[in-house]
Amino acid sequence: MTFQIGIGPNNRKSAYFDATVADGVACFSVYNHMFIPAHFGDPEGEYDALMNGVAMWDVAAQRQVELSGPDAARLIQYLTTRDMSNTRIGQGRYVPMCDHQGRLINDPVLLMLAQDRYWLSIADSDIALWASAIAAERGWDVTVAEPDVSPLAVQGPKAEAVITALFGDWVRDLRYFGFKQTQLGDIPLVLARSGWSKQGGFELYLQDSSRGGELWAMVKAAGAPFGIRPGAPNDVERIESGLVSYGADGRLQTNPCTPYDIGLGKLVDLETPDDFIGKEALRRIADEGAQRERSGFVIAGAPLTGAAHSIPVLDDKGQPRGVLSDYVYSKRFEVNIGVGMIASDAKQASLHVVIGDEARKVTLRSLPFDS
Ligand code: THG
Repeated sequence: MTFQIGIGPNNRKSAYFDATVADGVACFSVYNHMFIPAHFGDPEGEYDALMNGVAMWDVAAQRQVELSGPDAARLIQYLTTRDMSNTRIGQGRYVPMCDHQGRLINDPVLLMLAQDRYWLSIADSDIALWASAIAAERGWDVTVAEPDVSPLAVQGPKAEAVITALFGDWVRDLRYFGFKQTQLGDIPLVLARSGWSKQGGFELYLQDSSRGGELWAMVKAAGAPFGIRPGAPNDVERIESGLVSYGADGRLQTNPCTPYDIGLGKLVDLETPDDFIGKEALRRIADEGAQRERSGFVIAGAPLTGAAHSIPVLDDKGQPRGVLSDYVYSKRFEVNIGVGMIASDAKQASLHVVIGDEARKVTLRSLPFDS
């Protein structure tokens, strides 16, 4: 392909934009109306850093939607399918959000900063609009805003060593998804043990975008002895690990799905007294029994390149029985792997996909691939 995507003013630049350009970013994508590095031109080196060393990623496009005020907790419960009653300050949670038909509209990480102050660290859809409209229509006393917060992920088996070098030994006590308000020098940030990989790591939620270059340089310097490399959320690792990507694996506009379809059914709490958006619809769907489920796929044939864009999975009569939402060639497993959804009654069928002009046999695998 010879065309490019323009770095125009209709999308935002991250606090780390100049730093990633200086460090050789080779490709951007767009997420939450912001440019996000997609890779730095060395897929194998970037994968290796994540699996065996440490990588740093500009994930400022994971925007924060802040809910604050007397009704913030009430709004959080109404927006998410999980029971929020045992949420604690300092402990993050993975909280799917649905529309009134029970269709997934986002899968944020929630950070409870105070009794009346929360961040939704969102995937790629406009949750600030949604949340502020719901709050206003309900007459609830809560302010919805997008604060100046820019997450930077440090991921991989050596991430803890880098973060300890920067912050001190206390970071070892952070639990998975646990976080703490802190500073690096005088740079304000929230430090969390989280990130979109299964290799372990941390996210630094920078609270002053004018200090992005400085923070990037500090992490890079602290990581140098450990071989840190710039990278980006890694498609190969995330498919091997089975992590959900809202947008790729499901999106309201292009590939609508319920939490049950995409493997998040256990995060729908129908037995709680509190109401939440989509609860009635999801109860109906649960009663009827979900029609589809998330699955891994192995795709036969030569190593695949390019992107999936929700390819139909066909049975031997050519009937669509599922969707292949993303795929990669995995060097680790020496086969093409993908994730997607399959009709619950098609799991014994003989399945294939057509990519380019080529029909390829598809077999189902449970997720994650390395289990
Ligand atoms: N970190 C932060 N914000 C984010 C993401 C992130 N916002 C966008 C996107 N990623 C949100 N989606 C996810 C999807 C999966 C996970 C986190 C955010 C994840 N899942 C684990 C799993 O599936 O194994 C654990 C889930 C759980 O505890 O139940 O980590 O990465 N700040």
